[in-house]
This record gives sequence, C-alpha cells and structure tokens, in this order.
Amino acid sequence: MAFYQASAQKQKPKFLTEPLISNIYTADPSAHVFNGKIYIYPSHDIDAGIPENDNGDHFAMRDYHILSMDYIGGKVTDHGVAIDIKDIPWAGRQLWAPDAAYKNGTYFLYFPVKDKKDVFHIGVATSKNPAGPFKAQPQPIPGSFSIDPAVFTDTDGSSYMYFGGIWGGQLQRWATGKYDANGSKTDLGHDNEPALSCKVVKMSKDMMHFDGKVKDVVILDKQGKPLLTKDHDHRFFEGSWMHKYKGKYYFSYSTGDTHYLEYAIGDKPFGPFTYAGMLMKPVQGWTTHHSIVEFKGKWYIFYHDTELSGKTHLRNIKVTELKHNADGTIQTIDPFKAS
Ligand code: FUB
Repeated sequence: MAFYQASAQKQKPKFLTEPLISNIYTADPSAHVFNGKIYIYPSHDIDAGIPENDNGDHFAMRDYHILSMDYIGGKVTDHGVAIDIKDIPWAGRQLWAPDAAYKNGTYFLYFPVKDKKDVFHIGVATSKNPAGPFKAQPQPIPGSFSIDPAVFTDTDGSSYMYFGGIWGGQLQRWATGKYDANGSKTDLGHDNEPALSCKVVKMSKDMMHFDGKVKDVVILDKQGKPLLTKDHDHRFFEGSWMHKYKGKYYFSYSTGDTHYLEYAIGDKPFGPFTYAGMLMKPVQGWTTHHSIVEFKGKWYIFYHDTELSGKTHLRNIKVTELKHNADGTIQTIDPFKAS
C-alpha cells in the first residue's frame, strides 16, 4: 500500500501554475493591458460531445467570455458572454482563438469561425468597452482566411494581423492563394519544401480591413535558410503572437503536433525572422497557445493546459512570468515543476 501511494504521487504532475479560473473552461488566452488593467480574450471551451479528430471538430465553441484582472495574481473577473455565435450573421460553427485591439475609443474583437460552408474566415466585432458586449460586422474581413488572428500595434501606431494555422486551421487549403477544399499541401508529403508560413498583413486605419497584400511570415534558420516542412520541432503550426522588446520584433508560435512554443526574432513587423529558441516545453494536452504582454515593467506569458479536465478540448488558462536574457533571448519555461 505504501509503495502504491508513493508511486501514484510520483506520477501526478506538479504544474508550475494554477488555472486562472475554474467556473468555465478557457483556452488560447490573448492578453492586453487596457486602461491599466489586464484583459484576457480566451476561447470558451465546451463539451459538445463531438469525437476528437485531426480537423479539431471537438473544439465546437459557441461564445466568448472576456476576463480581467487588476494585477497578476489578483481576482479574475469573468464578464460573461461578450458575443454569441448566433449574433454573428455569417458564422456556421467553431469560434476559435480570438484577439483584441484598441484604437480611437473603440475596442476590436477579432475571431476565427467557420462560415456556413465550413470554411474558416476571420471576423471583427466592436465595442466601447474592453469587456464587451461586442457587435459583429455582417461579413468576415474581406480577404481573410484560416484561424488564430493576433493583432499587434507597433510603437508608431500601425497595426498588423498575424494569422493562420495548418491541419484543422485550413491554411494548407490556401497554399496557391485561392481556396481549394482538397488542398493537399499539408506538412505531410512535402518534407523538403519550405514549411507553410503564418500570414501577416497591415490593418487599415478603421481596423476592420486589410491594407495591402497578405504576406508570408518567413522563419529562417541560423544559416539564413527557410525552415522546412519536415522540421516539425521548429516550423510554424498555429497560435502566432508578436511582441516588441528593445526594438526587435519577436514572432512566437506553436509547433502543433510537436507541442512546443517557439520564437524567432526580426527587425521589422513583416520579418523575415530568424529562429531563436523555445519559449515553453509541452504542456499537458495536445494544443499549446499563448500570448505575451508587458505589465508594470515585467513580461508575462499567458497559456493553457488541461489540468482541470484532463481532456484535450476542455482547457484552462494560466499565466507565468517570462524573462528575456541580456542578449535578447528568452528563458525557456517548463510548465511543470521539477519533482
Ligand atoms: O481553440 C481551438 C484551436 O486550438 C485554436 O484556434 C488553436 O490555436 C488551438 O489552440
């Protein structure tokens, strides 16, 4: 008996941090500082009873709740439903990872959702309050596709959207520039070609349109060559984020099937970016998705795992400090405590 207890204790993971809330399941946390407070824009995971598959059909979310905190470690407020899928005229199913931005008195909520033909596009909704409620535009952002929008506003006031995700995120279906439902250019079968890239585009002044062409976010290895499709440990999969630190642009992302959060550094918002290292080792759960924000002189990474449920599609968000080294690299975070 004593032996059994000892080994059971040894197997129980010791998580680095605790879930921020437990009244609902949350994932894909995009954190921003608005009016001196931290606002978190996460996915709201639900159990829709849909079996797990590689398309991610089990992620069948139907609304968003926005959360806020006065400070890291403080009480987390759940502001309730900010927008429901039934209030998005063009939406079919699956409200995935959102993001938010602010300009000229208006807050913008960006969200990926499948349209009524089951094709992912990115929509935008507006509010005068960072916690919503948000009102959706009647159509998706023209020219948008795939998932996981991350909107970065540079110090000169220009905003850029990074977006895309392969496999269930459908980015491979747009590999030729046009939609192809049978698009087969996934990371399977094209091992020695450059990996599919995340996309980046400048936002228009009204923050509701793309201004100019959608470009590839090129990630180079240390020899200056684009990362290859076969490099599953380093190539982009989904969940991009951008932060600026000491004048450099840090593009970070998930490697999906290998479950790492990685980052690459560049001199401009459009890149190119040079692979620089791992942000975080794999969490418990299949997906890994983060955001990075500065608050009162410290940097934080918001992320998720499945500590509360043990189920892939029922996740919970967390936060921990992120540290830049003197040379600009970032200290890799282990989401588990050493036992
Ligand atoms: O939450 C649904 C999807 O799972 C997100 O869009 C991906 O980034 C992954 O976290």
